[in-house]
Amino acid sequence: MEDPSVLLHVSGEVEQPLALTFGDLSEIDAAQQIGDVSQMDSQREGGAVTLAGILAMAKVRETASYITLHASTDDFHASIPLDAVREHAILIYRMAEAELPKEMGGPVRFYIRDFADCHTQEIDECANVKHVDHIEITLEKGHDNRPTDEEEHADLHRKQGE
Ligand SMILES: Nc1nc2c(c(=O)[nH]1)N[C@H]1C(S)=C(S)[C@@H](COP(=O)(O)O)O[C@H]1N2
Ligand SMILES: [Mo]
Repeated sequence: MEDPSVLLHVSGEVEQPLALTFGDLSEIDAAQQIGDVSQMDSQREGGAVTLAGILAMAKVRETASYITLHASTDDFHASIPLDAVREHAILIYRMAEAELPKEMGGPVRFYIRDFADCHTQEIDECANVKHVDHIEITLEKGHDNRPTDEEEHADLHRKQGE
């Protein structure tokens, strides 16, 4: 049986697939930790680790070109060009000493600050996937079910509000 304390899997075009618990995320090198996300974006709270730090641990292959963020809890997936986010994206995973609450997108939330408006470009606000449990690195674009028009987008937000 899979260890229930594992929050995040990293697989695909990597030399070292990962299965990370809250403890593992907390123990990542201090240079890759962002203690207070609100310092970089006043809309957001919590503590994070850089995507670059995770990719270095997983020894991502040079051939990798897409990153797919899977949230199995609510079946939401986004697949975006890796180069566009590898240096800027973070994974928010904590509130003080505890896991990031579900209401805030926890236990792990992918976050990019400089996103485009929803469904306008590959890197849009919708790509800020909440409840990410699997990061898959691939050669080509992977599964992506973000809304493609305003109506689908409105439906999704309505569902999330329920
Ligand atoms: N797992 C999951 N992540 C998701 C979504 C979702 O429905 N499920 N919606 C996306 C959309 S469309 C937007 S605009 C942002 C909204 O983030 P917020 O609720 O923190 O403002 O989350 C994105 N991440
Ligand atoms: Mo969105």
